[in-house]
Amino acid sequence: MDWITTVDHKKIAILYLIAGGLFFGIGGIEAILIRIQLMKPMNSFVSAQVFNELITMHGTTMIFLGVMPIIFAIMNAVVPLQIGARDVAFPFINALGFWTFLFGGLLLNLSWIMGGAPDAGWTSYMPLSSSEYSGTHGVDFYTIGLQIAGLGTLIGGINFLATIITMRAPGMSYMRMPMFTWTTFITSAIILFAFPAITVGLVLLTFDRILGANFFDVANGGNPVLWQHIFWIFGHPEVYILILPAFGIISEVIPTFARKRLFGYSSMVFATILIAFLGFMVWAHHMFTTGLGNVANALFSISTMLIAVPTGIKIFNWLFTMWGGQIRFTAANLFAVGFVPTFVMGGVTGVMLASAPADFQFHDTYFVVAHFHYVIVGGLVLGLFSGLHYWWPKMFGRVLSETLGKWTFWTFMIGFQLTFFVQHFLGLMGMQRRIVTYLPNQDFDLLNLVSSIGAFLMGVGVIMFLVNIVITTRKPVNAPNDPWEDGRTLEWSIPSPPPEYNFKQTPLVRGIDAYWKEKMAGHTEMTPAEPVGSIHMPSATPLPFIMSVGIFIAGLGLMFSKDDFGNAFMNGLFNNYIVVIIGLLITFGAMAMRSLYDDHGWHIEPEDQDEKGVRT
Ligand code: HEM
Ligand SMILES: [Cu+2]
Repeated sequence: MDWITTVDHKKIAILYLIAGGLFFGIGGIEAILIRIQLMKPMNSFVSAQVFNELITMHGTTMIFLGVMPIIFAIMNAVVPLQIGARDVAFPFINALGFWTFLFGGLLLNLSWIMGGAPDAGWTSYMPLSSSEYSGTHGVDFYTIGLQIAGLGTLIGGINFLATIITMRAPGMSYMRMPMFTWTTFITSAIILFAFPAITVGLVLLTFDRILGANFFDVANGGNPVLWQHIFWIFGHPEVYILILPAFGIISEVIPTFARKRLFGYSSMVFATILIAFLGFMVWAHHMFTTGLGNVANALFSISTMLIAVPTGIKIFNWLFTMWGGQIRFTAANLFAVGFVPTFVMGGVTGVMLASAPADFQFHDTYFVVAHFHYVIVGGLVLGLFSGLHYWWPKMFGRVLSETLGKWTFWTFMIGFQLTFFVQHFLGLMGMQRRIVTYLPNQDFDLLNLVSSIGAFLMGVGVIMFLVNIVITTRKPVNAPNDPWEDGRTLEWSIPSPPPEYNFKQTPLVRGIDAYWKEKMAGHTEMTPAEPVGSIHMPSATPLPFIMSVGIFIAGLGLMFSKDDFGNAFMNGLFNNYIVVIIGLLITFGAMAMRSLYDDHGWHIEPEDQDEKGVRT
């Protein structure tokens, strides 16, 4: 019950981690099934229909329900601590964001047992995703599930923007913010501008499919390429929503374990802003082959290549941070250092793809699959592993086993390279993406086998990480405030895990790497910026959960509103939108409760605050 009603950012972080981890596992199993099917030529492990559902759900689940929530988990766990705040700006909204994401994700995955999963690819291109070519409810689960989950993401992004703008401790100017806070800030801004595009797109697609509209139907004057524009106006910024937080994590981990401040902090900040800005200018590089024309292709080609400049700045900054440092290869740092060359590989193939004439050859082949897995898995997922190993003690008060962590790194890394390196060549040799099987003796056989073996190895790596978590969770909570001993930012100045109110006294920030600065001045803790006093806390509430349940019910109701259940009662309920109305009534009822009932929260008095902030 505690977990359903919590509004504490540290607990919401753990909820995001559990839910994201669960979906990541489901997406991973789907990946393994795909690789089993492709392990040998003319395989019939799954049917073509199931294969389409697997690739669609793998991509959709991994991106929207796997890695994004894990990013949100780390942001929730870390950002308020890094800026010296007691919680996020809107704790209630924070909980609401989590629950809408979770119920959206559950809805999407229910498709497996409710008549078939979506099968039009994670990009859901029209007309593949039209009722004509995708007759089950699969794509409806996609549009409505993502709509609900996306609402959660948008809410979360707005909350982080407000938090970082308004809740920084005294002295923490923008240019003193830790790099991970910066990337969270910029990522949230991208979310704010990119998610409305997909929201609109999903609404139009829902209208086309459920209510018989014709936005994307050529026969009735619609335009399927319009969907591609809308999708990628969201979709390309989305890849920066994914990678910028990883950049932030790497920018925290590398300096800590090199015992040096981050090289080129201000250039890092400006590179992040520039990437975010340019990220909105390049979407049509996914559409070179749709016939946009030479001028458009050339412009999008150039704008895409421009992104390599700020990205390169970041790479060099990380290298220069390590240069001459006293580097310690902890598990977290192995993942961070491994990130750099792997991500560069993905960037290089990105620039190759950005060349429009070359892309006519690469497009829709395994070359593209290799490219985006190098950036997403070799980049983002390594970054997430790094961040989880790094901040685990802060989140749970226990340090993960270093030995197992290193084993996880090597197994996962070798598995990853085996899986995806060969896919570059498969693509260049002409193996199409999203193909259910292939003929023997086209030189595809061996490389596909290697790729599948690599995928198994990655699976083993993930299982090692889970084993590490289980073993660590059974140990006592004894991590010190600063378990790496070289922590630089504010989160390392308070206990692991922090007390409910984080900071007994708001700290005074005197520079970049605020905690490190105090350490260098010979202090063991931060100078407080306020006297000890009563701390105001928000109340726990079940309302966010109830609101999300309502939206979930309404979503299901809408999806089946045109169905014949062969049962007068059920038909009456669904066909007359009664289920939709019930769901919305629950949500609006909860919203009304929230508005009408004033809740002023509660206070923790100084005598209840433990000395040195031991947990209450
Ligand atoms: C230097 C940076 C990058 C460049 C120049 C670049 C360029 C491209 C291009 C041109 C394509 C389209 C290929 C095609 O469909 O024919 C593409 C696809 C893709 N890229 Fe990148 N990219 C870069 C970085 C990233 C990053 C950082 C991510 C994610 C974290 C990413 C994720 C993806 C994804 C998911 C696709 C495939 C989309 C689909 O399903 O069709 N890229 N990239
Ligand atoms: Cu793109």
